[in-house]
Amino acid sequence: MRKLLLTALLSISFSSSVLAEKEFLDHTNLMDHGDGHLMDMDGGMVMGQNTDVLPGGCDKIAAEEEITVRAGHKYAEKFPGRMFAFDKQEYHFKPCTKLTVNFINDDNIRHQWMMHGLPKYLYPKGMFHLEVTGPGKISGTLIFPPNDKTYLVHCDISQHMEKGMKGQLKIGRGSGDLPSIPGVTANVIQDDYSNSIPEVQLKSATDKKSAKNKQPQVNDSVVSGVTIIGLAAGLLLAPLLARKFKGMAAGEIVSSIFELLAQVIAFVIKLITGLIKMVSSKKAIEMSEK
Ligand SMILES: [Cu+2]
Repeated sequence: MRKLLLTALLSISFSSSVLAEKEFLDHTNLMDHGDGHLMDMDGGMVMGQNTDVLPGGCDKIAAEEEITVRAGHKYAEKFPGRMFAFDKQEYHFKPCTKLTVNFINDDNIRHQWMMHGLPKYLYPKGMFHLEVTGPGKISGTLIFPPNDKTYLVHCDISQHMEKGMKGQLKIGRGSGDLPSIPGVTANVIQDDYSNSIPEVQLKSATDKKSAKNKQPQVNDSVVSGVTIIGLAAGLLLAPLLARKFKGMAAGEIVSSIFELLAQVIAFVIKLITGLIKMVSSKKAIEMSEK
């Protein structure tokens, strides 16, 4: 009994440690690789860090600001069809602002907050970049140039931007709006959640279903109708024909049957040509009216 309890306890503690979420990591102990590139061995990275060099055209640091940006799946819940997002999609700062970004990743995966288009003489590859793998926090600082410009901020992990993790950062008056910023600007490719498509699909599906159900019924009714008419005709004609063929030789009967058939066929052809003429003349009138 004691053994059983022990194994149960052991298995519970093992499974809970396996299922437990990754611990939140504060990435503060980073190694400086030079050129504003800092890293640790736990998936934390800063690129384009600049705490003291003034960009050309800035006489002084105009303002010192600090923001917290959160990244995660849960922030995309308010954007239909999106999977990932930042908690905010738009940022405004004065030119020559020194900005410190505290980047928090709320997911158990890798996320980034990446800016492009900064002056390359100051920021390698024109980039400022924060990255955290798994839940955690990292901080980085940069100084903005003096021009009015709109910068794209995004997560560059494959498909994360396309799935919603992007925003725009405006310096001064900015330089316009970027497309497909969730909740800010219209999507380049608009998702269609209107009822029209599902309704059409539904309708065609039900049409196919009902057609499947109807076809045999229609065929059945046609067959039974033809059968009934044939039977009735046969019943009516049989005594007449019997009277007509009474006392005739076999050859005479056959020839008279052929004669009758020829008459019937001639009548049917006349009827059909008449009908065709009627229909085609009606069509011609309709066409000319149009
Ligand atoms: Cu991401």
